[in-house]
Amino acid sequence: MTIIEELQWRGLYADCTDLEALTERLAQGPLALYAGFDPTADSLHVGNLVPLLALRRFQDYGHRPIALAGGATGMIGDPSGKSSERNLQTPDQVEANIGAIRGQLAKFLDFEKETNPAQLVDNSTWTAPFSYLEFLRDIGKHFPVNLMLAKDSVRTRLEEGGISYTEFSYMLLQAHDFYHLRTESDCELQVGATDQWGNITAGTELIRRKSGATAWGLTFPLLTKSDGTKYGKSASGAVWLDPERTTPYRFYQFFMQAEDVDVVKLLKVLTFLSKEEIEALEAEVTAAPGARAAQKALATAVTTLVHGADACDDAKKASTIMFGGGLDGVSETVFADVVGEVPTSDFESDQLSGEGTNLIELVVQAGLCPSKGQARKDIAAGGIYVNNERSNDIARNLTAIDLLFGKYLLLRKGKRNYAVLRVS
Ligand code: 383
Repeated sequence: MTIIEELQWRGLYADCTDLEALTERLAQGPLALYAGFDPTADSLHVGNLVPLLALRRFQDYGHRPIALAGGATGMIGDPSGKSSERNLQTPDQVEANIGAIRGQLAKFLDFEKETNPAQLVDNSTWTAPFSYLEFLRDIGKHFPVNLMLAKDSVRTRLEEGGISYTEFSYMLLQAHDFYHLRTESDCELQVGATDQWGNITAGTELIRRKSGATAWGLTFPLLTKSDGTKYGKSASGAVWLDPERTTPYRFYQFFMQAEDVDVVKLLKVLTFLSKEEIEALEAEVTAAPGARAAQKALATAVTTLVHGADACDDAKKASTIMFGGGLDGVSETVFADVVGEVPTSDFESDQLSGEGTNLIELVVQAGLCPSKGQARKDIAAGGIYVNNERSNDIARNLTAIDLLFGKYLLLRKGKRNYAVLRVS
């Protein structure tokens, strides 16, 4: 397969400024390509993974990837795909965010590769020194306003409440980046998801007008679910790459929860599993949908890629606990993930000293049952579990020996209803 065929097979091809010419160019030998990421938060999210991994795919085919962190563009804010004007970030925010994002970008590319090492650049290096007058004369002059108004990002905003001159100018900055990288780093291709089409073509146009050189743009489809909604958002918001924002456990579970209709598509765009491996998993989805083998492969691959093998293992162990499995051999770190996921209340250690406290009382205290009467019934019926072991003795007292890691009690009602009591 060529890189283009691979992108097409993976469902990663949406559009190209000139597919035929680019295919020809790629056949002639390696080229440099880039994708940009704005520091709008202190972490990238799952949506950013698509172009980031695509850069890596190009690198694996021998091409030279450039990841651009938008130190300059982050000061402005891309109107693409945004229905309303955004507040400007402070320079301090941008600087803090860019530090965090640079580290994340670096994780997915190979900077040591001898023939085609990756490069990490920041567009403020060449944008900040530009004076306003110079920029208007050298760059702005090449932009007919009627063409700018026709771009989706601007057109939709003109229909819905307007756009400031600041955000309107964003495409010039991104276009200038492409021009700069084309002239200074021989970068011939810019990639991004379809929301970037207007900005990318502003760049190829500028390059053509200013230097007559060839340059291409290629876009990937935006990550969506089968129902058309944006993928990468869980009920509690975006799925972040930073483990402080989205724990590896949640990250893993997010992919475990993928629908059968989406899972193969996700395997193709978010993993480096081969065509054969993915086709085998696709067959399994059809043959045994309940087994969720494809979801498991997806969650394992993406979690390992982003958080490493150890964190992925821990997330799996925590998942086992959350789905009723035993606690043998579980580490305190893993258990801490569980604690973070379920309602946790503090209680006094002397409740467990000596004779301890009756299970009925603790079940109520943990909030699993509204009353002692209900708790008694649930325990007797075998619906209550202590540290994931069924406990149907209404006379049972819990004492210090029942504590996990000397400080937790894991109580459960029914299949999935958990609560943790933590010694304060
Ligand atoms: C800035 C300067 C450039 C080239 C690109 C940029 C950033 C670009 C942008 N991209 C998004 C972002 O940063 O805003 N204007 O969050 C997202 N990308 C990628 C992809 C995506 C886009 O980083 O569709 C999702 O991840 O293109 O929304 O010279």
